[in-house]
Amino acid sequence: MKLGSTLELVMSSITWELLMIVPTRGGKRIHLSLVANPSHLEAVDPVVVGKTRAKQYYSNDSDRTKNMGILIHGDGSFAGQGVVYETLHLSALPNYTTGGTIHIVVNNQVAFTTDPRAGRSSQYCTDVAKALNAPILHVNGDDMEAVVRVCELAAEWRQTFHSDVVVDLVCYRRFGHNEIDEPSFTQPRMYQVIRNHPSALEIYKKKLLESGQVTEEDIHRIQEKVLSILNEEFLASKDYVPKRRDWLASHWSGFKSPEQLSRVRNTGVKPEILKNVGKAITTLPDNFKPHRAVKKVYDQRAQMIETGEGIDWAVGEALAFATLLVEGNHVRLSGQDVERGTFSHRHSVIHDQETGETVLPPGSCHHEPK
Ligand SMILES: Cc1ncc(C[n+]2csc(CCOP(=O)(O)OP(=O)(O)O)c2C)c(N)n1
Repeated sequence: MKLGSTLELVMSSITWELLMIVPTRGGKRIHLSLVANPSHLEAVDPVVVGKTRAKQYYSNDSDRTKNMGILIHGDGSFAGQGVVYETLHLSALPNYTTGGTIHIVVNNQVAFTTDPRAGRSSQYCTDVAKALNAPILHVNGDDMEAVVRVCELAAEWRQTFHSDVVVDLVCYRRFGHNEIDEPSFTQPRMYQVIRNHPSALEIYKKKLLESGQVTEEDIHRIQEKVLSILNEEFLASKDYVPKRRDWLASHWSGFKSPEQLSRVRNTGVKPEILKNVGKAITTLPDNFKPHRAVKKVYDQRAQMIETGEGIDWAVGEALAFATLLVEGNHVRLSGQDVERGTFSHRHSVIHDQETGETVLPPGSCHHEPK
């Protein structure tokens, strides 16, 4: 795999925000951060994608190969929650792309108690991703090696083509949706089959033993090792006191450079700075031909800055953003209509009425095309 040694993975998780350094088999180290997910299904998706984009920005990962998002979905929610479709549609937009997200759908073939036929109109739970022409890799969760192969393929796809890829891990859930659930209330026949079905571990053990590559002793040793790690962690959990670092504190460390942090101080700037900055944000380039109404808005703004009187919301906002920029901060305003403003009040990006060229005063600001 062509994954960089400092690959940063941002993943959705059902429980908490956690940061860890994970060694890979190839001797590299991956910085893995899990983003807390509320019980509101899939709500974390755009958070993971946004965090990935921010990490890419702050780590100068311009080709988006060092930071990547992985989203883990349920089959019912992947097909049923609108935010999934919205997140997929952000994936290739220039101002939102993260160079591809790997989506892993843990497809246990039931959504809590709802059968697929009652939960979606498409054949596969992953069909929503067809709108992107993303590759969708369906794999049998009982076939360990196929799962590994497919996940490697997904990672290579993402690193090569920088676009989303979906793994549909077709499996089942041995027990209920939660501790108090009894799945045979609603899926009696499915659970009869599941009760008689060997576990993925049993299936793989059998396959390895038959191939002659490992012995019973080897398997026993590996199993004991894994069990002892789990037991140790379980015992340690009894008197575990959560650290602030495990939640919000940690993921901000290193997020901003010491130089940026040293500039954090009480807000508010001197009137001279507001005047200077105000001049820059109300001056249009020579020979630029704005719409007549916009020209008027800009003339009025220039007057507000000059006299210090009648400053409106839009100018106040522009001054706030501009002074943040002057202090070396990154300001990102995102969403449809943000350039002009929903009520035509902002006009931060102006279109030349003859050439169609756009400018974001002051012209030096970075403005990504639509
Ligand atoms: C936004 C939202 N809508 C509805 C629910 C209620 N709900 C909880 S679990 C669930 C089914 C999830 O099914 P699936 O994604 O297949 O995950 P599974 O539980 O099978 O792993 C639903 C609809 C919710 N938690 N959040």
